[in-house]
Amino acid sequence: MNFSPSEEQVLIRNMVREFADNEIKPIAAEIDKTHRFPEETVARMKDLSLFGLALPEEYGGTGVDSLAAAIVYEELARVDASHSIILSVHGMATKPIYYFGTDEQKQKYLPDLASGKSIGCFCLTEPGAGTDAGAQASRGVREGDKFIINGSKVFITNGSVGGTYVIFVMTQPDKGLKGITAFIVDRDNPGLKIGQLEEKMGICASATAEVIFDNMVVPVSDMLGQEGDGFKIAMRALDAGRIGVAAQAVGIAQGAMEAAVTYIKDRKQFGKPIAANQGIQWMVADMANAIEGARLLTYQAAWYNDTPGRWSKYSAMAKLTAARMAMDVTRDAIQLHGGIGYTRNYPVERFLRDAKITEIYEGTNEVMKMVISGAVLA
Ligand code: COS
Repeated sequence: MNFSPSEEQVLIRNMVREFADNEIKPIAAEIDKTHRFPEETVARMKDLSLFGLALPEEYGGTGVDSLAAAIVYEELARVDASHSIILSVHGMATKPIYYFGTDEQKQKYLPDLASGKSIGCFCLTEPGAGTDAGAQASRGVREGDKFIINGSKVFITNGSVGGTYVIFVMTQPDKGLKGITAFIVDRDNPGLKIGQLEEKMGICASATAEVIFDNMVVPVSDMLGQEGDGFKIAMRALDAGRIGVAAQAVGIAQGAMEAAVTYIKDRKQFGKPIAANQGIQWMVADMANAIEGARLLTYQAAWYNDTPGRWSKYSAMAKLTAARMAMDVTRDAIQLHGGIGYTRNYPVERFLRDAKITEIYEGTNEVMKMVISGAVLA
């Protein structure tokens, strides 16, 4: 067992940290306040080849391992969680095409996803299919060599800015979970429409939209995997995606702790910096300890993700631990700031709002417990 990061992982961390500090930090408060999708920094993430993280070089990607990808999501979230989720959901849409796509599909879709020319979306959730992801109401009916698809998806990250949509639809309702099928759909398909944009509590700069399928015609050649494989494709993508959310939670907490440390060293009460009080020091110790524990679980899950087998339990453990930890750390980071931490003058209230979603999306804390207990009791 080796806990040292590779030279490549160190280089990537340094590059993304510099980018996030220099280019994202100056706009982070503004894009949060205005709910603006940050086109300019997303373009820079394309320049830095971050959209190709999940893919090998033959498709124009960078071919780094899952741990390096987790480090990228962590470093982005340390400054702004919206950037982190924009990129990790792009990866969650991209990877299934790489794993389950035909050669033709890979040639057709992956190069544009790797360059970021096309942003990926993962369309699973519906109004009636959240935790019960198998309860898909969207329907696909086969007519010869095409499917006619109707239905709608909600809370789709990148939904209004996407180029390539990996969608999950019920094509054989009598087969239950084994009747769900995945498809790849281009943004320019006339049957794909963008509905309402959500106004959210946190991750405000990420575009979260409803995606509607209105008599959408999709050729059988754009079916991903075999008919009926959709649920397993979605679950496998979520196993990987949850590591991205765990990394996001670790980054948010790290950013919040750093902000708090800067503040408590500077803030004086009773004639000395408040950091000189042991009660404050113990809070900092608890924060640092909790962050490091969640980081280790997250890196472990990322490591497992590149090995054969099914590692759902480890990604669920990482996400559950990191998400809860991020809530605790961001709440304490505000506490350490006192009243000013509750205002928008400092970033910690944004970190708290951004942390909350890590307990919900890509599977709630409760779903993580279902996955963990299911594996332990199997
Ligand atoms: N990888 C591969 N296969 C998986 C899998 C995974 N991670 N998880 C489940 N499967 C398979 C099972 O092996 C089973 O296959 P068989 O019938 O061949 O044995 C099948 O899928 C059904 O599994 P299960 O019975 O566990 O499904 P459930 O309907 O009980 O669902 C939960 C389980 C709740 C864990 C699942 O629906 C889930 O993760 N829900 C949350 C969805 C989510 O995260 N939504 C967030 C929005 S997406 S951004």
